[in-house]
Amino acid sequence: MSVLEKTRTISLSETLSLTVEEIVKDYRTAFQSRQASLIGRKEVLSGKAKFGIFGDGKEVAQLAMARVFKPGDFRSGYYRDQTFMFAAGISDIPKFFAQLYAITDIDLEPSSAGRSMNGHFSTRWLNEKGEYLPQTKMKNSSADVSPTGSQMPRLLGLAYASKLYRENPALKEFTDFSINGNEIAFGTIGNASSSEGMFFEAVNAAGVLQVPMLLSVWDDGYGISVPAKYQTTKQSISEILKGFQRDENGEGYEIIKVRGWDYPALCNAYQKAEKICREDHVPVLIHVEEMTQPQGHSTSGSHERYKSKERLAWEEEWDCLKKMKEWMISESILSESEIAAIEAEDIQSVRQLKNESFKIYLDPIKSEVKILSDIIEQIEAEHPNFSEVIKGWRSELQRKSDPFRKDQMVLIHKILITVKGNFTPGIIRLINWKKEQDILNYDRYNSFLYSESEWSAVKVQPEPAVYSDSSPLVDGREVLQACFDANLARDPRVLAFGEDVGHIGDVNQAFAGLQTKYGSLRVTDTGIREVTIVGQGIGLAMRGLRPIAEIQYLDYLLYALQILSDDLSTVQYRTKGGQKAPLIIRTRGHRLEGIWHAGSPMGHIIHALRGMHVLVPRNMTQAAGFYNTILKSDEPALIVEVLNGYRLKERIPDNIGSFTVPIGVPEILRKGEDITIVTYGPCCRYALEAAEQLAEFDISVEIIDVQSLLPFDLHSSIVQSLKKTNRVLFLDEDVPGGASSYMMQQVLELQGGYRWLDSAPKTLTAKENRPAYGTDGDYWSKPGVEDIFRTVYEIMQETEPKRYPPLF
Ligand SMILES: Cc1ncc(C[n+]2csc(CCOP(=O)(O)OP(=O)(O)O)c2C)c(N)n1
Repeated sequence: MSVLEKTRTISLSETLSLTVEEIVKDYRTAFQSRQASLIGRKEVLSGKAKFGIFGDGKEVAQLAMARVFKPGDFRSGYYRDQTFMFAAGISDIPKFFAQLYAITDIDLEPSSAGRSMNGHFSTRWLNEKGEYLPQTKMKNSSADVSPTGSQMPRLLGLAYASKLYRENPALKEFTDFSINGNEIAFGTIGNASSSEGMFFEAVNAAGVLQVPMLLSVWDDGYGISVPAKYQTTKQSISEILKGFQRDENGEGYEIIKVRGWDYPALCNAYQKAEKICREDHVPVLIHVEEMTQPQGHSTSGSHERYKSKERLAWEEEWDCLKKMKEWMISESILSESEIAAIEAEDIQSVRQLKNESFKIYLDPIKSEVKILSDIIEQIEAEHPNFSEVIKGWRSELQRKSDPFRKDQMVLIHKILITVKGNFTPGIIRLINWKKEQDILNYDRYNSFLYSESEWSAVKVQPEPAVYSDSSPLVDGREVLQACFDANLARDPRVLAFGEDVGHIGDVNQAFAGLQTKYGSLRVTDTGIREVTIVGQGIGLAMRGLRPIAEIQYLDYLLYALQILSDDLSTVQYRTKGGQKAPLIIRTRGHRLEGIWHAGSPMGHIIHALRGMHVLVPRNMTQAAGFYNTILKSDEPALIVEVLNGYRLKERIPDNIGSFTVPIGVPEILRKGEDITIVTYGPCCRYALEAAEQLAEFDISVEIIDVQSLLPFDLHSSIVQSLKKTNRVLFLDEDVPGGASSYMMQQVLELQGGYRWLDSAPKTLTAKENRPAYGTDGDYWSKPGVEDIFRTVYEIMQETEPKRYPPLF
């Protein structure tokens, strides 16, 4: 193509012209992407990769989206977006194959370092120290997750951040994160996934908030095998969302419909959408219809099983690459033969990149096999009785064309159990080599569940609460209010939002007066929408802000538990430290009264939220200290306040805005000699009362407040108590076998507490049923002072029946 020809412009509309060079580049990106999909599927079917899900049939719309995606913008999308990633220049074919083969090097596979299956995209916005890189200079993609629709809550937050950066003057200086809120958050979702509740919740919230969210629905008429008629009313998401269309008051969405094979129309649609979204902060929905899926949903099946012949023929006819090619020919951009020549070149280059990627994946493993084989040969010489059999296993490993690291470990295990502890020099070499590999593999597959930066929450400098004669005695809620006030004053990036948080300052008034003082962008009411309250926080935290997202009651956290579990608590892990979201979830729970106002489902919360910190302060002072600690860290946490503690009197520490309560450090609330009660939250008070009664029977109870369930007793302090008392009771308000059993496992198994016990360890918990309403309902649902007394007394009685005669 001559220089003149390259710069020739093609008019796509009155406001949009592209050069021939730009259009051809787009086509080649899409074509190469298609090739990658075709080859990718073959790699899976031939066993070289495990699973494949690709973006074929969705290419052309993604070219148009990439055209308007600027540095500073964010994507929150799903597994179909490979062409967008390539066209935007934030991924490429080698990275695509690196993820397909699960290469664990972050430079080669920056999305997840081999942790996520293919099609799960992200960019890295932290440096090696865990510090933010300037997001406004990069094109950013938040890390994808697999549950369909789960990109939506986070998308809302990413878009809302632009609104805050634009409207809050105090944030103007944070130019690494935003330039006047000009950044768009781009969302993508499949048509079928728009059936998910969180899709509608996020769409509504973005309309209410009027945020720059540009949401594309890739509509290929199916969700795996299930057609649109089972997914969407009227089979059209843009049709049913018509009520969201902007009206003369300017509120609502701009809704655009466009066909997925029509390149000029797509480019125009995205150009229009970008302008409205970026300049006016109006959310835009682009419904991209008539997309196809040439290879079917994924490598787990073939679409011939569920698509009719007619549909398959239609998909072939309306394939977006075919149509773009036809359009290029009709516009005399390239001739058919020129296109064919380019395609032949691209097929070659993609194939070559694939081969190189596989080699890069395999070479290090093959080198390890060589080293291991050398060690094993030494072992064969040292163990003549087993040399034949070991040699056989070694040759088998060496013969494998595509060995896994797992194969090496399986073989090492077989050798070790064969030689049965005969530690010859070769065996010692083998064990040492395995130890080295264990360290490397830990780093590959287990690191970064929590922050590994210097701002890790466990590294926050302790600062004890300081009191003086003038420290006021107030209602507990006022301690929190003073803490939030100090933090809002200290850092303009701190903000709080949730149901009833703004105008009335939350249902228990810990934010009372703070909206008046700091404005409604800092202390904000939201709709009743727990999933997107959390998502809003995730997106804000990703973009450098310090949100405190409130879930009104612990019982309603369950609505958001999925997004906390799948998204927030995996951010660091699924990017191997490439992204973070230091979001605080504030809630209140445990003991009140009633089936949905007294729950304490800590067991299922802590098991779902590995990757976050879960803190259970017994009073508001401890809670305030935890808020301060987490705000000094770069990690997410859930802080569960005690629901019936807001009116209990506490003193405000003089250093209310800075003192910290260290996480993972239990506190001894009462010293004792005979039995240890391990508990947390409101149960602390009941345990203390029971201990008073037990003291009258000469039973000396030590009470430990765990305070922090994740992490749990980092310094193994509880076992020290067991060494002294030799008896233990784990107490909480969760169901039997819930968090009490977790505490038991931590203390007896991990801390080796079982060695010190003279009596069977016990748990005392709430009943299995949800807590019933009213004083009596509570009494027969949750453990109280009498239950604690009786349980402790019985434990003591078992070993010394004479000293402790029957009472009950
Ligand atoms: C919550 C959840 N449910 C089910 C699945 C399994 N699943 C993966 S993709 C998919 C279909 C999605 O269809 P659509 O949103 O139209 O996107 P497409 O794959 O067609 O682009 C389903 C059901 C999942 N990943 N997550």
